Amino acid sequence: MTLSRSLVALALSTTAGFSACSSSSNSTPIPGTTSSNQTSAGATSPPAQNSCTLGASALTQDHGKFMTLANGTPSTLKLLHGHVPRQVAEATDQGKTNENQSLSITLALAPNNVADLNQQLMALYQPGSSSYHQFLTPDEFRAQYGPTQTQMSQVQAFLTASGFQSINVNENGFLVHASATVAKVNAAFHTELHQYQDRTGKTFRAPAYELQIPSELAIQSVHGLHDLTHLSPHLKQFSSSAPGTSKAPQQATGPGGGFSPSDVRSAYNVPTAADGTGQTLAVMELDGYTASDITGFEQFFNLPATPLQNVLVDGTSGSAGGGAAEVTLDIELMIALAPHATSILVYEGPNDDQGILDTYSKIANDNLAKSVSTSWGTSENSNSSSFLQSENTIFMQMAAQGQSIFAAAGDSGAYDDGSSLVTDDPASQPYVTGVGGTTLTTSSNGAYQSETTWNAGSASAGGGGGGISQFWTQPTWQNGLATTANKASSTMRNVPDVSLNADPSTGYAIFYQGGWGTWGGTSCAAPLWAAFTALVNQQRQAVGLGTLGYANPSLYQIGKGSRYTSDFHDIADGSTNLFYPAVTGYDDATGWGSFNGTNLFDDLTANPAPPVTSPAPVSGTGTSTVTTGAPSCPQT
Ligand SMILES: [Ca+2]
Repeated sequence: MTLSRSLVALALSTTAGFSACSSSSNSTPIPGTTSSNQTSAGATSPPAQNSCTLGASALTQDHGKFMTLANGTPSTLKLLHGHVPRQVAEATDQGKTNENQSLSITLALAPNNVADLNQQLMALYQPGSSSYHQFLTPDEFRAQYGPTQTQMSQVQAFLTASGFQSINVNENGFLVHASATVAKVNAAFHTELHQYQDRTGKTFRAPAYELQIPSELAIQSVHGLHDLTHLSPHLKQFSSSAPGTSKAPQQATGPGGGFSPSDVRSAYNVPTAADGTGQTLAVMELDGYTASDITGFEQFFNLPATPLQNVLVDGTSGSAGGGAAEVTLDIELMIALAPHATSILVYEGPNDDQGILDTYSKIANDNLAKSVSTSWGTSENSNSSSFLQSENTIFMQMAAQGQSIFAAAGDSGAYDDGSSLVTDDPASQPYVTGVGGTTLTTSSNGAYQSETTWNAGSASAGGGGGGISQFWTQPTWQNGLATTANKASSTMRNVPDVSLNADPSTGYAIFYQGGWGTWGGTSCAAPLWAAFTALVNQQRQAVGLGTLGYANPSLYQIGKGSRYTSDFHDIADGSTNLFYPAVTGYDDATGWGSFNGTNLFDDLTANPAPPVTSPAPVSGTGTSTVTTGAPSCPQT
């Protein structure tokens, strides 16, 4: 879990949509303040992303310097919570980071008018609303919710006055990059970067204190002060000697017994006429791949050469590294269902917090792909809450623009960090569709036979990710699903939303490094769901409908309705993802289950939409509602 580069990112915000002054679950007290709402590291209460404006009296006890704006007017400061990683509390402080070290930084901006944005997102996905599916362009999103010129000028003036250099703004103004020495970073944000050593001996850099900035600035959060962010791909190759493996790969028709593209179509009843024609898809990747692997996959299965377009973010080389298997299988499984797609865009960025935000932001600002998949994630509790919040802004933009994004829910069952009940980010984000994992059994003719929760016996051996978010409050479309039987939460977001075959023992035939292997993991399930959505969009276009967009409102509407058991395979056999059981209806082991392709396809492409048989769901919580009920901050 180390960051490969030294980067810092800020997120700018306005106060719109935020309740005043609340704390983060992983916050660290600021010297001179006595906040009563601090919670212990790893606490399960939802953190908030707000700042607290402090009176001048607090500043005299601060370890930072009194801030003077460029015009010479002294400014009060406000706290920015969510920047001291949880890991700091469990590590040994080795002292201050070398103050002469240079850091490249990025500032990320939160949306203005957040309450309006939440309302608009609800209307966009509310059947019957006058703005139903009237999606925004990136320019419209920026105009309505992006930072104003005044906000930008204030932030740039602050950075310049603080000694930052190489200041530049990304295309929609939400991310600002800059660089400075550690000494200048410490002074600008009234913190101190320290070196720490964790229990395993690994060292990392992190701020010792939460940040403070002039209260006038619309800065939401700062990223890259720590170097802990490093996402893992959620894939597993079949091995007969792997723990929890009790059988050879299923004898599907692919090389080595893995599922071939036609096997997937047969088992999941995917409509044969839908092939992705006219659709642009995207995968979010933190590594490169070797093009000849993709070609080998296509040629073996007599598939067309689907056009691939690499989009290299932040100077990434695009060469295949240690995570190339992930990139390869993501692309191949998209091709498996959507071989006639116009293009698959392969966005490749650096594996650190700035690189991740920049890559997602690029996908949103390009707005070319309406079906997006990500197989990279890490447990919610290993991220700073400020990072989760900044990701959320981008996923809200995607939803507003009608982009669907599916994320692998993790391969460690209910224990995403290996030991505690925690979910995976970004699968647990409220504007992302989290995809869990199953074990699929087919009959001798390749038809669907049965499905159970993927559970190889331990978190390390593998299991479908799922559980209860510690960070995000429950989106309205999940209301009413918690029961004693499914152990789901009635107040927080439950994950996954859906699932698909992910067990390496019943895995997919993947061509990688010039050879065939059988691969599983929720990494396989997410791109297949995204590709299925591309097929849906192909048909929606044909009948004069817009893209499906953010999928959860539609999926939950069907899940709660009379067509559920025909559109989905409900996994309800009492199997678990090491903790949460698969029971009738929605559950935290498998979500609504896997798609019964043709049936779900027909309902997602019906014009007019099938009648709603239960109260229509609306879109999920955003930045404004996550702070509901948060305690207020002490004023001095
Ligand atoms: Ca179920």
